Amino acid sequence: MDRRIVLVTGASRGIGRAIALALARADNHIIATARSEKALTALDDEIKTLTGQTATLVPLDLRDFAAVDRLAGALLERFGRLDGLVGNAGVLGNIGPLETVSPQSFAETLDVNLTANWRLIRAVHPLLRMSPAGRALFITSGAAVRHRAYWGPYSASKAGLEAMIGCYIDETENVPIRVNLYDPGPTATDMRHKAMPGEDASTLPTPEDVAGLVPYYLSAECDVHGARLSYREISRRAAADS
Ligand code: NJP
Repeated sequence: MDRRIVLVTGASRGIGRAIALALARADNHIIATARSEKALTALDDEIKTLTGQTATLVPLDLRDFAAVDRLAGALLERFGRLDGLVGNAGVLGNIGPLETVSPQSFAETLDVNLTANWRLIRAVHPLLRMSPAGRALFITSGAAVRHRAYWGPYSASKAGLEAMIGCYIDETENVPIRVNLYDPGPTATDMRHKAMPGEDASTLPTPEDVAGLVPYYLSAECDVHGARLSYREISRRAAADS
């Protein structure tokens, strides 16, 4: 496979789906994962229409950590390397006072937003090392650094993600893998609607808006490493420069 091979988690809808489409348009081969097989098939159809290429679809629950290991084994067998990883899948979990959060929701939020990204790194780091220019981008949130009432599990999961990826950035300093965090900011998706049901979604950036920057950070040409990229900041700077 001459094209770069990029794994996108949470590719069934929202930001992950838009990232998968943007990466496919930029001539990457997409490995798309999420639980919804139907939505992944629809994504594959759209990629075929846009590019004439097919994607590799891997329906899986990221809480099934053994399945993440099996995915890495299958990628090794089929492609022999991985050029890019986009750790995008996430859940909001319960929004409300900490004493009302259910133990199940707290565990799921930490599992999907934090632990699954560690399991992905653990499973695919050797494959990223087999690429001449491995790239990894993890989707974070302002909630990682702004700790507001009622966002406890989600904030803790994203703060943990940023801490863990900070360590991974340090660990990959001297190898050809480049690793960054990306904060899309409020974006019109199902997750945002669940968090802010009264908000007018037409006032927010779309998933396509925030996905537009991603192909560059997954490309071999990009040597940015250790950045916490923010869509809002980048857009603000672009507007000021124009
Ligand atoms: O979320 P949503 P967004 N196993 O709910 C997948 C961050 N962010 O696009 O399994 C596997 O539309 C789910 O697939 P499915 C946010 O924290 C957002 O808004 O089929 N996959 C779906 O594809 C997150 O990290 C905003 O249900 C699982 C995807 O995850 C990322 O952006 C602001 C899974 C979620 O799609 C994408 O969020 C911000 C599991 N167990 C950061 N559970 C914002 N939208 O405003 C979920 O700063 N998925």
